[in-house]
Amino acid sequence: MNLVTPALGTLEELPADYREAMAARNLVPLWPSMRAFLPHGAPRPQTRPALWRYAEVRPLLLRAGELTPIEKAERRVLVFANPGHGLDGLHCTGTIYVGMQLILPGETAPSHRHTPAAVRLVVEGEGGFTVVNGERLPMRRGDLILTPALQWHEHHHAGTGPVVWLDALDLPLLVAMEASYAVEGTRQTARAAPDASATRYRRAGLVPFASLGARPGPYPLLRWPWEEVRAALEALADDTPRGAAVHLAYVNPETGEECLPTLGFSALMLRPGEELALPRDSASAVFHVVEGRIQAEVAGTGFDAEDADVIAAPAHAPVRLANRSAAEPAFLFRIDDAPLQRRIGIYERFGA
Ligand code: 1HN
Repeated sequence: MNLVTPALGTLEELPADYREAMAARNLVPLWPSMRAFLPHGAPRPQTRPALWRYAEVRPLLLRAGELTPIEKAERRVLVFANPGHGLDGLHCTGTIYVGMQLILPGETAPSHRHTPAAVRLVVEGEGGFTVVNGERLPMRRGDLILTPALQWHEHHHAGTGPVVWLDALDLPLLVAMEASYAVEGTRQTARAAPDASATRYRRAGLVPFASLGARPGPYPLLRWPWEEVRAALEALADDTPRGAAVHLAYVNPETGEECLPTLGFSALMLRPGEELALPRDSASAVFHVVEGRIQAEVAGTGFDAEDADVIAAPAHAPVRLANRSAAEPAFLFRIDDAPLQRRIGIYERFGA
């Protein structure tokens, strides 16, 4: 069947007195803007494919360390502003906020909690740690650390040299919901025990016996050490044909579901020289190179990326990835908004 879609009427076609009478009563006609709000066939994301090079970000972030004391920043962050959204909106994609945060030896980023959920992916430095609800979470390169919605969190640095991590938040969503706010707190007392990744949830497939049949707490595990994730990817690669994705999702060990209700996290390994077309889906995504040199093509735009670089991919964009090294593997961390899309029933995966 051939659907005929007539062009819709414009605002200019309407008599000036009618437009003025509507505007005076806070009324607007829908039809002139209907297509902009509800485009046919596919969304028209404002988000553009974009790359941030760590080699360019790092010196500017270190300079922030000289220019702005932590007390004046609370969180010393440079935000990755997607050019399609302008510099003020703090969007990396329509739903995902990303920035890089610097903490210097001896500094503290004070305790607070807020409605946006956050995660950290550690980029460089030794001796940093985050305290989430009294649990002390060491920050080592490549570690994923959750600070879910409304959980108390503060950052410290007990080592030498700069510590840098990637922050990802669902902030644009909470702002759109007009639900974004924070509460300040006092310094938490951290338990001396190792975090749950070393104790209660030491290994996939094993959970504390008493948790069986009990209603699980929402966030049993807050830290995924990179050395475990990397080893799991390498083991999976040994049993995955070349050209098939070596791709692991971070999940809640009690429920098997995504770790946060809004954002999803996963890690990819590309073997030396390997090329991969990711299944196109309706989610927007951000890729962070944990290790290696990759070539990415996002909706037709090509990027060469290496250690700690970040790439934004709009919703519905096809993404192709290739490892540029013939000798070394490459590892990528992916953030997407698929969990929220699944919860509201709009997540789609297209073709193969
Ligand atoms: C925040 O609380 C942190 O706790 C980092 O480290 C980045 C960006 C926007 C709003 C809150 C943090 C943030 C943030």
